[in-house]
Amino acid sequence: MIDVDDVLESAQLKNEKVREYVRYWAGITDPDNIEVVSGADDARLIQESLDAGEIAPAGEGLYYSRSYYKDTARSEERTIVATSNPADKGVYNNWRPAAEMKAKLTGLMRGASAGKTMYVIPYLMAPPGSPLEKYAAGVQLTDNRSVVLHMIRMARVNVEHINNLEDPGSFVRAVHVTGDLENLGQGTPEDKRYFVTVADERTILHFGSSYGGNALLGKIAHGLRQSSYDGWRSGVFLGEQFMLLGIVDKQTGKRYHICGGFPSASGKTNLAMMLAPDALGDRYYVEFYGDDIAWLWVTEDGRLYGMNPEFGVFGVARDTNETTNPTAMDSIAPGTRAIFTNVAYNVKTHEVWWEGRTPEPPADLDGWLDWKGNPIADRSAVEADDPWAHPNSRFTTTLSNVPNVASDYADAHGVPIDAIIFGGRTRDREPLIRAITDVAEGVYDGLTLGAEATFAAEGVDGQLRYDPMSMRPFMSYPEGPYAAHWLDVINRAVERPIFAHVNWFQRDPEDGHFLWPGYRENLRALLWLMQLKNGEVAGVETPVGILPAKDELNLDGLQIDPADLDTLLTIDTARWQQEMGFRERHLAQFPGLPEEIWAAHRRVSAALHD
Ligand code: GTP
Ligand code: SPV
Ligand code: MN
Repeated sequence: MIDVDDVLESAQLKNEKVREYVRYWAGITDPDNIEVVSGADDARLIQESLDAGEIAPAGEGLYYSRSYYKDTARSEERTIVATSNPADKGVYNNWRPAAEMKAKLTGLMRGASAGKTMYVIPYLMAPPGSPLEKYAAGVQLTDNRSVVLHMIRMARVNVEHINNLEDPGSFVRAVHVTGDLENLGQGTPEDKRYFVTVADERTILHFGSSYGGNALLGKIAHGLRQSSYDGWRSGVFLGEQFMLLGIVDKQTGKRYHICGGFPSASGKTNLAMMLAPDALGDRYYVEFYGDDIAWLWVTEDGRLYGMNPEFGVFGVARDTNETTNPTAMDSIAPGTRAIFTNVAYNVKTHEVWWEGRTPEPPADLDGWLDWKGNPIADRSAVEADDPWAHPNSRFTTTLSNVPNVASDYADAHGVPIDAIIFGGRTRDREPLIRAITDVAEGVYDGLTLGAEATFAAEGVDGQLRYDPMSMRPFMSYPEGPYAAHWLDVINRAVERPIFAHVNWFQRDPEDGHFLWPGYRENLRALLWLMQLKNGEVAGVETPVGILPAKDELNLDGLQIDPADLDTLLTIDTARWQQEMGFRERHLAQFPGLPEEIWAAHRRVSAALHD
């Protein structure tokens, strides 16, 4: 028998409510050992994981990890939001009764950590001192050391974050049990995995994975699902799957902050980390704040503020290279202590590789294993073209490793938000950028974000679907109240942000090439948006927003086919009229949608038919 109190006492864990929680769950999961961790334990835990063969060296101060081959992405089907109030059921939150889910998960977790160590991870999803700090404290329990290594990179981990809570019981209880990954029936009718957020009890119970959003509970279970629920219930803030960046105009000294939602694997990390194109680099500088989550609130002086609650980046590896994202490459350079997951690995040279890292895979196959751990050299003819890395393979690194991280990224006050943008992978219809000045129309635009789904979730890749505000997989309460809460928070701001819809993914219908070069060049669209907000350009009014006039977009140093540019800056009215019918059906699913949203929909529809 472990003396839980002894362990917690010697780890300086003083909060009696936390102790009670650890004792309770240790009694259920029945681990052999308990260990309280903090960020300072990283070097020791890395060494233990290397010694145990759970991770492998990938260069100086770099590490490689592989998850079970049926456990490589979020499972949307197995993810549930539970509460005790049936009125919390929405279209996307997969609502179930709290009592039923707690009983189910307790059953699955009972005795399931036997023979293992239970790590106690006290964390904070906010910079210390943040006005939203009271929603940010949590304690994850996990029986998986790799999960600990990832959590240390993705969240601020230290007992001091939970020892002196104003309300000692106000931490999120986040219990993770890995389960027997080889016998969980992933993706079959007998699937045993359950990823449950009991939102009205601020309790997260995840069973049956050691991967990403299924297992790093501070990140999206707390940082998005729980936080958006808390933000709504308190009326205080929004918790969204948003990137957050700053643009510095060195000529005028002005600074802008833009946040925005793009569905999973649709460009948030790339956008937030971008460097200005070379031709614009003398004047503009882009600062990185966050790539996946932003919490937004309005201060007493009436400004919308935003902050990134995370401490690190869990970024898509595919197509990350010196050209597409040089800052990401720097953030995973030797010495950064980055961890690569499910990429290809060379057991002899300790190199890693993924599709798009270089145009061609390494020519010498000696030592190379694919993401499942199978030697590439032994592949049969049918397997020859299989990807080396899993499409959702990722790198994990801390924010401070990103070379263009903003100097004030950890500032407790957050930053004032000038613009909110939405975008996704849309192969037609959506122009490069359309600006929206009306708040209800901006919120309406977010709610009708339609895009191709990606490999970041199991089994949905390529499907066209609506993904409101890019929150579909993370929605915790019904869509009607969600829209109302959005309007309420944004309208509280005296100085309103401008909205915009962007699309870097429009394609040529004939040969499929991307019409817009994307990546660093995306800054050009954002600069136009800031000029529009400042009244320096007028743009062209269309039924779906204001588009840049062709001569307003700064194209210095950019080669682009004039015909492609024409398509990027025009509206296909017939295609949009058809879209309005789809939107009508999409919105009709949501009871209680505010009248302002329907009014915005009718205004856009009417304008398209004029
Ligand atoms: P999550 O972490 O899953 O929430 O995703 P994310 O939105 O941060 O996605 P990320 O920025 O990692 O982008 C994923 C994929 O989109 C990568 O394969 C990128 O190479 C590709 N991508 C990003 N920006 C662009 C762009 O401007 N143009 C094109 N064509 N592809 C892009
Ligand atoms: C996403 O899927 O949107 C991610 C990665 O950002 S995960 O943390 O796995 O959710
Ligand atoms: Mn994400």
